[in-house]
Amino acid sequence: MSNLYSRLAAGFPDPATPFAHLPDGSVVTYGDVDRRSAAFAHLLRGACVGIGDRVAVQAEKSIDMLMLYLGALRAGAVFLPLNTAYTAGELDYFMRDAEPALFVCDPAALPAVAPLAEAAGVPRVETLGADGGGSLAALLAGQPESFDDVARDDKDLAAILYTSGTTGRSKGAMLSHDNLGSNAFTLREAWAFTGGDVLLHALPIFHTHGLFVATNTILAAGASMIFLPKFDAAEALRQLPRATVMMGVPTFYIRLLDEPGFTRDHVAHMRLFVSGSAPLSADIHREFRERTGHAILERYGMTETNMNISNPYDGDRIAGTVGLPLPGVSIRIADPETGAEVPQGEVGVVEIAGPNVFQGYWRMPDKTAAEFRDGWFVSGDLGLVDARGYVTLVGRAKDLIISGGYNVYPAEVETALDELPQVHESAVIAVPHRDLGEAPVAVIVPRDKGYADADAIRAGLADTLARYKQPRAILFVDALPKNAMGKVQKALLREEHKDLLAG
Ligand code: MLC
Repeated sequence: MSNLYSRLAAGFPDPATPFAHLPDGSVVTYGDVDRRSAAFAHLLRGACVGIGDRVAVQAEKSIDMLMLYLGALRAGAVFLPLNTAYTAGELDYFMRDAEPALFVCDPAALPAVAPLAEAAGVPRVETLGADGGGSLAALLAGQPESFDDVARDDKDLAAILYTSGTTGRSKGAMLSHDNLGSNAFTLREAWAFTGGDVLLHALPIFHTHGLFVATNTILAAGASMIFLPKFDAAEALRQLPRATVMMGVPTFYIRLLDEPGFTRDHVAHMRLFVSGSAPLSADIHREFRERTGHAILERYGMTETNMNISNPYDGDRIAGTVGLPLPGVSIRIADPETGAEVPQGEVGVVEIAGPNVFQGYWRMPDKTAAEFRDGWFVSGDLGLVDARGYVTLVGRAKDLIISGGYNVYPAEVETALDELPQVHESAVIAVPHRDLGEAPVAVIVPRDKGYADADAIRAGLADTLARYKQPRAILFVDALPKNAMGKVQKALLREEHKDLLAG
């Protein structure tokens, strides 16, 4: 239908309306958003970024990174944000796979990134600093402050977000202008956002949650946000009195509850707390309600689908459930093997269809085909629907760990471990962790019996795996428990080590 930016901008409020309150006390208005994103769109065009070209960005969270995102939308380019934790080894893969026309990194990372980009054939590298510095700032000077947005169709790509995979190779989820646009307007309605809202934004902006759920919804509502560089519980506590809504991963809520100064009075004025990206335990939901009087609204989404299911804004927010399908989103619960829909109340794999569902994995038609069944996207999460239509997620059909809202695929960590000369074989398991929900732990059979140097193993992973994917604990064993087929029995390992990270 149209470019996502044009769609959002059609409803922008008066240009003097605040969009973002920055940590230094300055305010970015909607007028600033329009002018700055226009300048970025011109800059991209001048930097030979064509329609459909990828603009990859690994930079610290900043308001200009958001303006670059909007500028890329306006110029018809495809925005490709990367986790700041990714190592050189990971970046090398993304550069070769995505073939960006432009790579934007933090000024401090340039000496490491430039040679990687050159080797991968990336034609241009620029820098963007969290403080507004970097080469892009200089290039912005003098750029025109209005831009005719490039017309885009619903299915044209707006962004690619990489997700790790069960086979170890990350896959680029292709999201179209309408995937993002439809979801933003759906969430605005479902969560009753208005121009008067102020969102506490403490999430990273290289993922669906902070970039699309938070930012696009605010833009769709003409609302504003308090834009914080990262989540810090004490700072969040200071800022909450100015906010009406907060979005976070469960770790944010766990850490707020750990703050003695966090009381009912503090948040009595708040309209809404939203949680997602990882399961919110029913205990935390209850504890939060007791402490604050607020029932956290838990919702369920994925990089590939944006938001699918949400507890109601008006109505019962039931602890331990993710709620009801969002308007326009269809959910069915299917037998993981046959794909047949299971009777209501029975557990099956959650399958999703709707305008929110992505366009497939970048240059991986086989992997894309494998994750769809009769037009439904097979989420890999196991769930059931109760008599009232509420969905409860009960487990995962795929081997995945969610640590503090980041997905960690054991297969990827095991591959990295098995490549180390000291390792004969390995199994990576999820172990409960109070702060992060769960965290990866490695169980290793060393090549040499009796070898037990965990630090050397850690050092061996330093350049290949982002820190959050690295095991929180490394255990050495003589053999891994296996079934008759030779498959590692991870359930046994999980049970044996379930208290390892307690406390
Ligand atoms: C940081 N570290 C983590 C981690 N985050 N380790 C495991 N899991 C994580 N999530 C490590 C760092 O590498 C560092 O290690 C140490 O912890 C401290 O780093 P930090 O930067 O100070 O961490 P902190 O600020 O405490 O960050 C934790 C966090 C953050 C939970 C606040 O991870 C976060 O903001 N998570 C949100 C993730 C998110 O937005 N997910 C959305 C995905 S979209 P060391 O050893 O060097 O000290 C999606 C779809 C959907 O899933 O439905 O939303």
